[in-house]
Amino acid sequence: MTTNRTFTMIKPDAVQNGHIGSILAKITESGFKIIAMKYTRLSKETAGQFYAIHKERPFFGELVDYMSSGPIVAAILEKNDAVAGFRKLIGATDPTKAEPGTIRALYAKSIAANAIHGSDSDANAAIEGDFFFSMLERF
Ligand code: IDP
Ligand code: MG
Repeated sequence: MTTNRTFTMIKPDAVQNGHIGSILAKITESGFKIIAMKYTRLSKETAGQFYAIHKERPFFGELVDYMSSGPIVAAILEKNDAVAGFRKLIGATDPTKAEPGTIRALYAKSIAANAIHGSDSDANAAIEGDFFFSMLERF
């Protein structure tokens, strides 16, 4: 089922470096509607749960440490073809390979500290949105 929704996090490096406003402006100017949003922080435990799919990868420990290193902004976004459209807006995982003008090309520091998360499928968008938001927090 296509829901036209995706899930994002503005990651600790982008929050720390003062990019929340610019990134949210880019997201809304690109036609995404904000369905839910919160400023929060992951613990090592909750970061590990969120990224459990990557637990066998060599960078898992680094990823958990980084994602729990400071506050994040989590949000559910809505637009036609949201998952694919948002992945295009954020650019490649490695910012040196991200298209010019994408959020990662503009704001990411490294392949680990890459400024922003975007769900990779409708199924994961639903799982990830549910991880952060209850029914009462969505509009
Ligand atoms: P994605 O965020 O573009 O979907 P994934 O492969 O799903 O990329 O990886 C999840 C996150 O793990 C990345 O966004 C990045 O923060 C981190 N990551 C990915 N590859 C590496 C790596 O080679 N070294 C360190 N961290 C990485
Ligand atoms: Mg991914």
